[in-house]
Amino acid sequence: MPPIDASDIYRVSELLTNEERMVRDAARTFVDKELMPIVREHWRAGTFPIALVPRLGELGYLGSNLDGPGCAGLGDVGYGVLNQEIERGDSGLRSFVSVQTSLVMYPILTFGSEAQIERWIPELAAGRKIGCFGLTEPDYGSDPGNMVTRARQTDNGWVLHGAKTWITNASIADVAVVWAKADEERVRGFLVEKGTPGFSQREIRHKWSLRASDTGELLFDECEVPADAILPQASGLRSPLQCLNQARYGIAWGVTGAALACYEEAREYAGTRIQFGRPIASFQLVQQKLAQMATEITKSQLMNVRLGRLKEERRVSPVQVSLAKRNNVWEALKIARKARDILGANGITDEYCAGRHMLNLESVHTYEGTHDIHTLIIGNAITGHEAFS
Ligand code: TGC
Ligand code: FAD
Repeated sequence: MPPIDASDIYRVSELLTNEERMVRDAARTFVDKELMPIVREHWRAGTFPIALVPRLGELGYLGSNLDGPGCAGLGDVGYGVLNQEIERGDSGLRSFVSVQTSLVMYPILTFGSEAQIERWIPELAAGRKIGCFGLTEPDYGSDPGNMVTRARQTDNGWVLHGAKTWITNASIADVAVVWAKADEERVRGFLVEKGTPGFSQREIRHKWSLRASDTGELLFDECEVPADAILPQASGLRSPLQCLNQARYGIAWGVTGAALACYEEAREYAGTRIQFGRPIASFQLVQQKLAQMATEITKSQLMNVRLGRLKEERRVSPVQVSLAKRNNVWEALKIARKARDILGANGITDEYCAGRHMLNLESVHTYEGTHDIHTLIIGNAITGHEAFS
């Protein structure tokens, strides 16, 4: 019998193409060499490793599965393994890649004009410009359809008024994709540039989750933007939700990387930590925890590849994405907590990665549709009864 790979028990790697395996290995090397040596310092300081952004661009990691100028042209599974390897390092850097790719470049490419595409996509792909996506508001998170940010049309363009909060990249963004209600209460999308009068960007400090990621607020005080700031093809809540499908897909893969990092750390630790004269890995209760982690990781790995192939064939539906986001984040969070437990007291220090991943995953559980919202999306799809309100 061939020996098993404890991190890939079902040989899911064999379901990847050579190119996808190369992407995975290159991203793993990048994370090990360029993110891991600095991630703890950024986590402690509560700062985003912004110096890595041009490097992400150089490596072709921004907008990599999109079809646009300067985009690498990876398939969706290639993009998935990339997210997995980046989040193996930290959910913060994966959040950056998700937002730039799925929530900024994707809407510009899907709903933007030729001029908007030409102006922004090459710069965003190269990591010379940073974007953010403003949908959530202080009083409307799970229920963005009731947003109160307004866009009023004038002779010269539009005037935006309102506030967005909990926005990844808010304080460092050169351009914000902003969703606001315009005529007849219809949701429209706008590109708002840093420095526009009436537009301010503020960081939210003192988070205990995603500390190595920039999160903040976007404030619009009678902010005038030109007529060509509107994304011409975006209309209705359907448009921002279409972007969320892309980002949720990347999250399903990413969190599997965070789970792998925690599991591998706990497995190695259990093999060397001696109690009662034996490695703790030799105790049945510890093995039960590790076996459960390995089982859930295997299920997530298989789900991701199947979901990715469906997406590549353009046969993926939002509910399939919700199912993977909901399951994989939930299981990754449980795995991080179990890993922290196996590490004993050492697990509460940042010398080990489990505690950092565990705290990061609390945000991932909430953003991009909370666990409960995805439960209701699946519930609606399988029963035909909508239970949101
Ligand atoms: P509802 O009436 O169901 O839908 C309105 C219109 O949208 C269509 N639709 C979708 N279209 C594409 N993809 C989807 N996933 C879609 N879901 C719905 C729907 O068919 C309808 O179209 P039309 O043409 O008939 O108008 O809308 P609702 O108001 O009842 O809300 C539904 C609900 C709760 C599922 C939705 O609003 C939701 O998903 N809420 C969660 C909000 C959320 O996920 N926010 C995320 C903000 S961004 C973020 O968190 C980034 S984190 C970034 C990082 O990685 O750092
Ligand atoms: P609420 O909607 O108030 O939910 C609170 C609780 O009530 C949750 O448990 C929820 O599941 C539950 N609940 C709500 N409605 C129902 C219901 N109908 N039935 C049952 N339970 C319900 N947003 C952006 O637009 N762009 C970003 O880049 C972005 N980045 C983020 C980064 C971080 C670190 C975080 C934490 C959030 C980010 N968000 C972003 C916001 C995120 O999408 C919202 O936090 C999320 O959608 C939930 O909204 P809320 O926090 O207002 O919670």
